[in-house]
Amino acid sequence: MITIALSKGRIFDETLPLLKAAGIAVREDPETSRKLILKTNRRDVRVIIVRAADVPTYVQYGAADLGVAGQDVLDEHGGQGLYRPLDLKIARCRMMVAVPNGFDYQRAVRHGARLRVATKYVQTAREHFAEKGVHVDLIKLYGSMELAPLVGLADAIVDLVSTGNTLRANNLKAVEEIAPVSARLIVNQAALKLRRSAIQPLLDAFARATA
Ligand code: PRT
Ligand code: MG
Repeated sequence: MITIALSKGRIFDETLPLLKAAGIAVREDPETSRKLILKTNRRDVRVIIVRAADVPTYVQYGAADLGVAGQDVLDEHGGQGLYRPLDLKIARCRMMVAVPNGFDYQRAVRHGARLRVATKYVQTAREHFAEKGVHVDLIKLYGSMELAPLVGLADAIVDLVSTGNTLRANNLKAVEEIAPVSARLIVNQAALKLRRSAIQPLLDAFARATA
């Protein structure tokens, strides 16, 4: 059995066409079914539905052979035990620093101000500001980062931006790009070694579908 870990929402939706190109059709819709293990048209392939941030963990421990996870999630996880053969170029967005419209970020940085930064992406943010030599106090949040500067919890946030609508709706502006983000295929290293004949054809099909 080959187990593929996906998260509901954009990762699942944007991986479906790639699975299809590999000859795999998922039999149930995770948005309507409450099942966490989904059958496919292939008896030797199943899909499990986990939280986006948990995908690398399932693959790292071999509970799933393959998975699809955003670069943001992989950077926070660290990537131990994972082989990352392929950028799938799906679920694209940008990791950005954002501040309230009235806040002069460049000036604060020039003046060596100590900034309070709220984010779910603590590792990414720590590395980014250390590289820039900006002093920050990081505040770990689990979601809705956009709220933090509006209620005085933080001066700035580090978050993913795709259309920019969420920032605009909350009177925030992006002031710095940290990195472009897309989702990668990840593979359990041991599974690839021990069951290459079963797994490699899938990797090849994904590679053809994203080329
Ligand atoms: O939502 P949940 O708490 O279950 O988990 P999650 O947010 O980790 O998962 P999900 O499914 O929302 O995101 C999965 C992956 O999609 C992420 O790990 C990213 O790699 C990728 N991705 C692509 C995004 C976005 N685009 C995105 N726009 N993930 C989140 N967002 C959020 C962003 O955090 C912000 O709140 O959407 C909002 C901004 O969107 P715009 O369009 O208004 O700019
Ligand atoms: Mg989300």
